[in-house]
Amino acid sequence: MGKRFIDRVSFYIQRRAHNIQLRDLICGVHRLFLPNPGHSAGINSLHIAKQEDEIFNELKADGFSHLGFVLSESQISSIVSKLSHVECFDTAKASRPVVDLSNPGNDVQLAHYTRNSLAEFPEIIAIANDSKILNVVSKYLGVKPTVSNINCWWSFGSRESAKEAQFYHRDMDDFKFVKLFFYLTDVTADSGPHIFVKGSHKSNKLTELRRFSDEEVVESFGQEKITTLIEQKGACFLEDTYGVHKGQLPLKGNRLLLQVQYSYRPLHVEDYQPKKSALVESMKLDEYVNRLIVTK
Ligand SMILES: O=C(O)CCC(=O)C(=O)O
Repeated sequence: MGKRFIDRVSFYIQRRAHNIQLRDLICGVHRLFLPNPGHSAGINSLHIAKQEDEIFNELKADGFSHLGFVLSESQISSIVSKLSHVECFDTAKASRPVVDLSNPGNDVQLAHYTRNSLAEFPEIIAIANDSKILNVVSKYLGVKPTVSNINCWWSFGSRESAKEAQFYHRDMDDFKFVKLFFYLTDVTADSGPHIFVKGSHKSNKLTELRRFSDEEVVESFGQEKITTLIEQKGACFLEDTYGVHKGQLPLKGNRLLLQVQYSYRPLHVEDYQPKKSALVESMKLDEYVNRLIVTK
């Protein structure tokens, strides 16, 4: 039986395994077969004041840890200015047209940069491999993580209605995974804050694979569990997005967000074409962690 076949079967099983205790049990089985967490040292690309244990404990208890403002002005402006030379695409349309950011058109809700173009940014590879992050994520997953996606996208304001991830949902990408989010623009209450329901990552409420209404979420978890991330650019948070979350539809203004995903295995829905990169050697990257994104 091929590895891809096993990955595919496992992907569809996890999309149907909605009981948190069952998912945890299957995670335990994965830990027997996947590489041990290990320890990362020496890549300090993010300015994270919190200690690893504090971040881990928050992630475990709440499904969420706010890491503060971890990117300097110069890191942000270097990434944003390089992005201005890279094409981004309307992935909601089958033909995936290039989006003209100066005039995206009202029918464009989001515009995504490709993973392979983002993999060419040494800053982004360094961020994804920050040692503190890798150590916390390894402990949380209980295995050596796989960087299974790097994503960066614009969410445009003044659109008619919310679409896709702008409604509350759970991600079901693997049995266990986390996402690291960075705001690259200031995010106000009106410009599409990310919203997470604390504790929902370990709850058996609203576990179906569907979108949830705001009312259902408040009724199931209580308003006090809903955290709305209104923050300036440079803010960063680590989240178990099996927990209920959404990106609020921006009313006005556009939001630029960078995201790194860490999981057990490759995400079955993604087509990986890792880029040959001198960064693997020059930054002494862990080849297993990065294998889907960059290789020697
Ligand atoms: O745009 C957002 O803040 C939400 C993103 C999201 O739902 C996801 O990455 O799973």
